[in-house]
Amino acid sequence: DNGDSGDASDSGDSDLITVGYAQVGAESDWRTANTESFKSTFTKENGYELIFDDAQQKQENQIKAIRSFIQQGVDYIVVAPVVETGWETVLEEAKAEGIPVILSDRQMDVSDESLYECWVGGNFIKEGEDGGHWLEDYLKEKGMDGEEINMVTLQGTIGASAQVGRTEGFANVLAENDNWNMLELQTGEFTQAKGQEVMESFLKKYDDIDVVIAENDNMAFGAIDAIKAAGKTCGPDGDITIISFDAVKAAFDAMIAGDLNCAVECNPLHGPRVAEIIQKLEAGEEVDKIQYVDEELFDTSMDLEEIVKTRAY
Ligand code: GYE
Repeated sequence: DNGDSGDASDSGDSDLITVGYAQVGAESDWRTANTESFKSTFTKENGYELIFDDAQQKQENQIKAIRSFIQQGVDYIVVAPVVETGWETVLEEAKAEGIPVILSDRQMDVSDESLYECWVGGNFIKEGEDGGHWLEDYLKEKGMDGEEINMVTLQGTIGASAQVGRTEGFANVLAENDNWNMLELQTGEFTQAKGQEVMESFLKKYDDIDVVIAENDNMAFGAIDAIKAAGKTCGPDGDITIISFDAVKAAFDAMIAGDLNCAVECNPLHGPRVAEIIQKLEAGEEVDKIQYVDEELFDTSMDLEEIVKTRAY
């Protein structure tokens, strides 16, 4: 059962559904939009009591948060797992208390899939492949297909499914292009500051970088700063082509400014999606185990100034 004892609610609104959200952190614009989506969806007016926890990108903090949700007797636990592995024990604890766990954003790699109800998020492997295919087309258009192309990757948090999937998806396309040379991959932890730091070290090490793959927009912003500081240029008219993931508003600004070439969309607005899942579970309905969100790709050949007006994050 869903334990509708309402223990977690101090307010006495025992008819509210209590939801504990174990959030990754506040590392990126994407994450901020995701947090906002949950906070604006899981309100009292909508019938929820939200207990929000920011794990500061640390799995141990998330495990603590989940244990505290269990102790408080929440009705549902939602997790955006920092990394894929190492969740069995705490999920078994939730199961023992009969609290359903819903995964959102990043995936978990657990041997027993009955430990969670379902997952909703972006298709990270597809995103990586989309970025790779965009580069194939772009190089063809520039008449550079067949040329030796040197690239580096700023990876996300190692072991996060967003990192694992984007790296794998791009590698699938890389394997089909013998002239693409991946010089090095290193993590920038999905933050602008670390992205800049790693890009600075890449630029010192290699003087012939043609392409940067940034596994999120914020690391791309850091890379742009590092490239400019090194006296180089980037974007469609620059020395270095940059591809990033998320497509937050600031990425549109960077493309419009001519610094960023392409942003593969990853939609962070999972609050309403998770609410819909909870409503189905409340009604005793079946939910799909794996739910991918539709996503697009944006580049500087598009009318970005018009498109950005329609964007919610
Ligand atoms: O791309 C990045 C954030 O898990 C999809 O996490 C998410 C990623 C997103 O830090 O900006």
